[in-house]
Amino acid sequence: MKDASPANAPLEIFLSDYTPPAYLVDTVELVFKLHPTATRVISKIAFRPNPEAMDRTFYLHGEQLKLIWAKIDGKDAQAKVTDLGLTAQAPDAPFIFEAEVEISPQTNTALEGLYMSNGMYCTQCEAEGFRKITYYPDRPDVMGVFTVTIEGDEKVKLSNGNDLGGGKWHDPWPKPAYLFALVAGDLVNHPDTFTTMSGKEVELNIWVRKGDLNKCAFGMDALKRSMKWDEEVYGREYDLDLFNIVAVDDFNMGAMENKGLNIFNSSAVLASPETSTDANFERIEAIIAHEYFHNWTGNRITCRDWFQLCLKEGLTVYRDSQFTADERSPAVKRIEDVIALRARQFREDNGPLAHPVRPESFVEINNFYTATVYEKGAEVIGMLKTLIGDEDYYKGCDLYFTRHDGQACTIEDWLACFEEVTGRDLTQFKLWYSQAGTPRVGVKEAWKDGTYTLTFTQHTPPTPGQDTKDPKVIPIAVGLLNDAGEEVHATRICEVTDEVHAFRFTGLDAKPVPSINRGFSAPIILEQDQDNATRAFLLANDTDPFNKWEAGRALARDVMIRMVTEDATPDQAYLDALLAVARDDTLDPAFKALVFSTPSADDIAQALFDGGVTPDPTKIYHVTQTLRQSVAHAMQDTLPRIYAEMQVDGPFSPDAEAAGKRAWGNVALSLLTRLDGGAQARAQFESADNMTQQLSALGALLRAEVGEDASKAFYEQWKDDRLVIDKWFSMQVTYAKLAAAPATAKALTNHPDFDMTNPNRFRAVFGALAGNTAGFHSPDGSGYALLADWLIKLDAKNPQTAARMSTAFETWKRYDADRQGMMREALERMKAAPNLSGDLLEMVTRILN
Ligand code: 0A1
Ligand code: ZN
Repeated sequence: MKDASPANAPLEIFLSDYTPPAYLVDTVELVFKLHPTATRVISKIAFRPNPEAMDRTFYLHGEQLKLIWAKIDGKDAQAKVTDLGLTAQAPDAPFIFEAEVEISPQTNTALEGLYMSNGMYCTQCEAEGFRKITYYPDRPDVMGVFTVTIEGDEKVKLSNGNDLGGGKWHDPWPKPAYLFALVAGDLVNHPDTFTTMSGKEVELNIWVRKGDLNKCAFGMDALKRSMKWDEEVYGREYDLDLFNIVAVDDFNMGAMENKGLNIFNSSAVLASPETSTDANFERIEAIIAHEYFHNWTGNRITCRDWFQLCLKEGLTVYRDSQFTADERSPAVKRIEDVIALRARQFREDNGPLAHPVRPESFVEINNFYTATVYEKGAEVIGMLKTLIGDEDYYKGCDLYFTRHDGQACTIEDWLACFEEVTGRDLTQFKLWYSQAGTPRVGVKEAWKDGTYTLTFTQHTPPTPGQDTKDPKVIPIAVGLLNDAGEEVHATRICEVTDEVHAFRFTGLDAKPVPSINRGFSAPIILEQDQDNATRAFLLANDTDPFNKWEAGRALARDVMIRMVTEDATPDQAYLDALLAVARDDTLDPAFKALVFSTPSADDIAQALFDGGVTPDPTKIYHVTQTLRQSVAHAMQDTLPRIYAEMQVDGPFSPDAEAAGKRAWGNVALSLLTRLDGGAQARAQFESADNMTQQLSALGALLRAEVGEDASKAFYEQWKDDRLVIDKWFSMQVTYAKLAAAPATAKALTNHPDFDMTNPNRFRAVFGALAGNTAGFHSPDGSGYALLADWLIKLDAKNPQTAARMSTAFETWKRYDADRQGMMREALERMKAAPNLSGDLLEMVTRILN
């Protein structure tokens, strides 16, 4: 463990090496004397020996700290200090440790620990940032009651818990250091209140810079809805008198659930109709809910060690997706989640960075805030609920909340609650936590004498460090339809537990059409022989909205793959099926928009690779354009009507229904732009009174390469709004054609508004480059070289964000020898860069292996 001793701290940390902390903490008193380059932190910590410890080494983590003095029980601690921490002789009885350290928030560009963002002090302590604030046992299983005093001229000074006045705060709930937070600056608040189910009034605030006060109302409303939902669905009540949210411009992630003081990337909380798209509103609502839900799943019950990260993250993502489904449309949310899961988690699970939902070792924990831990972690919770049923699921959760309140727990603790409630052995289910890789599930059908049999086979390909896998328990929801499209069998959960596992459906009049893995009940790759006629049938008839969409997606994928591999022309059956969807007035517009979104270039590249074909991103680009052009032509008589019908009158509302109409209307607009040279899009761009309409129009114009004037006008209109200008940067790279993408990204880095130290701005340019598959993979290698150059530059300032963005290279082995060679070269160049951070080094090393 990192905790053993700094001198021989191994690089790689293993779950199996966990040992309990030597000392536990009762109380922590911190005084901050704020100064941009010389903040003093004075700490007084009450320690006591841990009866469960295996040794008595007194070791505190501490990095980039200048120690002024340290005392144990009032006497010089005679501390030995290294780059990673401090050791001292400590009594085998309770004692008080005190210290004063100096830190420099202004020069902290890593945005971890105490740092400054636009003149405001703020903190980010998860996972191991507290050790950059003061010496402390910075591990989640050490929990203390914090009292904090903030001294400085700042108008607003905030920390966790309850406000004692005069910059003094007290948090009555014991917490690990990663949930500590401090904010100080010239802030204003958007206040409100919430009355909990037991009648307690909670003061709520969203703190922002003055100019952003008009962007808080939606976030506040989302917070109140989240608080109510958690009471109604999980019976969880808020537990302090105050709940603060702060918006910060420079932040590595979306947001952070610090107890009573959530800190948000301003992009994840600030919203207004003029500046935020419908997608932004939905994301903000989900992140507010996510952070709020952590109060129980994460804060009241936390993780014993960072290997258990999915305990809080998988569960909290699952809870926030339930919330969004309830607040909006369950079908649309499920489809959106699966699109995202395939794009990020399947991609990760099928490449060199694949790791279990609960990893067994890591070098840098910040590199494990991944789609696997978060999104696959949430899928695992969803499967558990499917397997045991809703009632036992909520009973198990209740047991977990009562039994483990105030503790730092493991996945074993979590699963034991469900074993106890159900009497079911979850040993095989637990493999979902320990085995990496996406299971491939094959299915064959047989029909005889009124009995229909589905035989499933399962296989999970090798992943780094795991050559062979045991069969998992896979809950596959199956429905059966007759030729008329009617359900002939209630949806049944087939629990596939063996490598080969058959299920019989009896008493049928005729051979049915199966609808398999309804609702995407398991995160698998389903390999079924399904012809396009069956897909079109299911797209038209399936009563399960997810599989209805999935059938359309499979059809589109097949059409695109044949266009790539056989130079086929766009399939008429596909175009007819789309037309039928467009004309079906019973369907939700948001659903139609999703049916019309074709698989991404990255999806097609992976599908080709899986089928033994080396993908050519340039060709995929052309195929995508040809297909969309054909869709536009096939729909030309219908598009103006759809467009007109989807215009939403009256004041803007971000609700799901209005957003769905805009989404479908903008699909029509983007297709129309392929036919009318941009006339309609230009009109919409000019008349738009909200960002969804304005940005959709701009996108359509840029794609048609007629958006230059609109883009200039957009910049002039929004140049004072950082979040909108992020969109402006990103749009240009997203819609740059082929090799123009790297060149555009490069030119944008010279723009006066480009600021590499702001993660949102950096991602706006380089995230968009990585997401522009044909551009990033330009045959001349300019995309790779540019990204490598900038990741090396960014790494020197912000290793965490640089490391996260290096995943752009994780698919390198899919491509042809030339591209592979150039990507390898880019990766090797990063690896060899002088003073590379451990974060980025771990990532490039894993990607190269
Ligand atoms: N726990 C937060 C995400 C988060 C993780 C790490 C961070 O810095 C390294 C910041 C935020 C969440 O799940 O929302
Ligand atoms: Zn989280």
